[in-house]
Amino acid sequence: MRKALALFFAGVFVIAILGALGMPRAVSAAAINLNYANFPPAPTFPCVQMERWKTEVEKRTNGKVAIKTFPGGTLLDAKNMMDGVIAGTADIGNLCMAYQPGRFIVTNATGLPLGIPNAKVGSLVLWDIYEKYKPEEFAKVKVITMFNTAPSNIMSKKPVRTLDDIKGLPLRASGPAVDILKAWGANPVGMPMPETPDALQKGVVQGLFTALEVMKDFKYAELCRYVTMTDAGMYPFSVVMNINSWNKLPKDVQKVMDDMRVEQAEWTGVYMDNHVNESIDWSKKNYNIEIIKLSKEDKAKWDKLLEPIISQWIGEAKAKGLPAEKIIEDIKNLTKKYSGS
Ligand code: 3IO
Repeated sequence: MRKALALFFAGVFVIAILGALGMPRAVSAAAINLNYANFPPAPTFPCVQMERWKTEVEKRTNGKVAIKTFPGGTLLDAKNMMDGVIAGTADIGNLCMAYQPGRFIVTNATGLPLGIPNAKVGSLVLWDIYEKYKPEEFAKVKVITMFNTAPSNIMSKKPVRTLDDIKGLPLRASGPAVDILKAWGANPVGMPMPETPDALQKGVVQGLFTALEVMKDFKYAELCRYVTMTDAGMYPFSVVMNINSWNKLPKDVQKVMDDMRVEQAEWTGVYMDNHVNESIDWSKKNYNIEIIKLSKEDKAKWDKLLEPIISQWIGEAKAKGLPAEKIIEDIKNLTKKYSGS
């Protein structure tokens, strides 16, 4: 009887141990598990591209790799993304490089007001600039992809029709876009996207300056009933992987990811461009927003005010020993190449 009881408990013990050992594998049947951190809410474009990449990688590796995604800054937030990935807090992270202009000087040049027409072209140009110059700030990570937003426009609570209207107006932006707003006489307030809904709600800012798909995805159309079309500058993004996480991956998995770098950049650009159009239609239909177009003369005047921003960037980049003029020339030539003109 005693022996039977002992056997019974031994059995329970063995089952418990086996269960505990089996636990981590029960979470995912895949051999390789990766965490992917992102800073904005799940429905927004950086997270849409993240889910697309996850799905494709899992499919193309035949389930060998499982990726767990963390939208909304739940694993790493906007400003900690790069350092968090380097430290290994997440295996993969998606960051907006415009939030750290001094850290990503070369790639942020694609965010300057250089007339890149859309996100698809902007993303392909950005990728080529990265590939050509391989900036040293990426030495400690593996770059998974890069992409750009659509050109930036003004969304505001009150109409901005003239330079007088924008004078002193507190508008939210970040990175190179802050300089653009300053050049037009606005009172730019720098902050990452996730802090913007609160700032708009509280009246800390009277509008914002970025790609227009946020009118729908953050419901900014509800508060900002006016859009002034400026099409100036963009926000460059990158997706990076911890270098140890990358080095541990089998060659065939690395190949799947390498083969997706440009494809993902283009996919995201195309998604963004289409989504901007959907967002404008949605905002017109639901909030009757007004789209303000500058006259040709005014547009030329507004654009002219932005020229010193390029020279300023060239001065700063040169001081860092970078071939600044060549980078700007490359961006212009690549823009022509990918615009098909
Ligand atoms: C952006 C960032 C997070 C979610 C949606 C977004 N649409 C455009 C951006 C660009 C950006 O980083 C910004 O802060 O305007």
